[in-house]
Amino acid sequence: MDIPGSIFAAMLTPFSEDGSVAPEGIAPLVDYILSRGVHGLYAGGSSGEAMLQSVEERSIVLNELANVARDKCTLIAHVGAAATCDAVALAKLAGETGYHAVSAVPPYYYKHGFSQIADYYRAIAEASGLPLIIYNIPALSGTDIPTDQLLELMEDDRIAGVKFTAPDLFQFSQLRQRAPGNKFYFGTDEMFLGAAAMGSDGGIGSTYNLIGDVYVGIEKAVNAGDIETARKLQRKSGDLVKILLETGVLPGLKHALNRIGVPVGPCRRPFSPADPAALARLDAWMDSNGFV
Ligand code: MN9
Repeated sequence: MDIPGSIFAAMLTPFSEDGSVAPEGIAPLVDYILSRGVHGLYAGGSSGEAMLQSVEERSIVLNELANVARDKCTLIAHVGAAATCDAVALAKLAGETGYHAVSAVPPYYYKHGFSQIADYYRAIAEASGLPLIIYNIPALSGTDIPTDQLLELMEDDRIAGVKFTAPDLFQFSQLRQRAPGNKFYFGTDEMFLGAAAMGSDGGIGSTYNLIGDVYVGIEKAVNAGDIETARKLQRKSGDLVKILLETGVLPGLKHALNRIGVPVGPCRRPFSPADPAALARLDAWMDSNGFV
């Protein structure tokens, strides 16, 4: 039940210009991400625009990624869905295709109580046979699972940890302290240093698609006690995120990757093309940060 590595890109999903999923774009994207030293891929989550895809499309993406990358790095499949049966179908697929772990946001749209959420997570763990990482991202999922409930969920041995995408470092450190046997990955890229300093098991984020080396470097610097280097790298991440918040994080990242010859296409509607003035600022940042 091991999940090797600690720094995982929340992988984007390549689309064609007509808006269809482009599985042929997965291999080049994986090669680029891994070339920057990242340890693995977290596929089919928010950064992968999974909530804009059918279960069939999500299955195509997970299958293709398994085929290209299973023997190269750690693979985590995000399988969360509004309906437990959809999450279970994807979890089963992940279990059968060589993923190391699954992850899921709480069931979304309807406001379910804790016992329903717990039932959903148990069903996913059961179906995949893999360690399950709860994806806590209250700003997007609409459900903020409180600390005590997260800890209760992790009493189940199959529930391995949490991908924590929120700014609350106090909650993050409480989880860390109170569940020493579980894994806690931080998902707010612009604050990764804070979490690493407080003792995270790693990070999983969208900007890791472009600058994964920055987060590998932050973790390394923190472990070596080199705070100056860690700060310098975190500032680089912060500068990029500042601009991405103006372009839209996913449209901006896709623009950047397309620009360096990693074809990922556009985001799916209702995402819209980014503001040209913001994209020009992103281009300028890239030019002054060693991207050709
Ligand atoms: O969990 C991502 N969160 C969201 C991952 O998509 C809301 C992060 O990687 C952010 O995109 C990143 C930029 O704000 O921190």
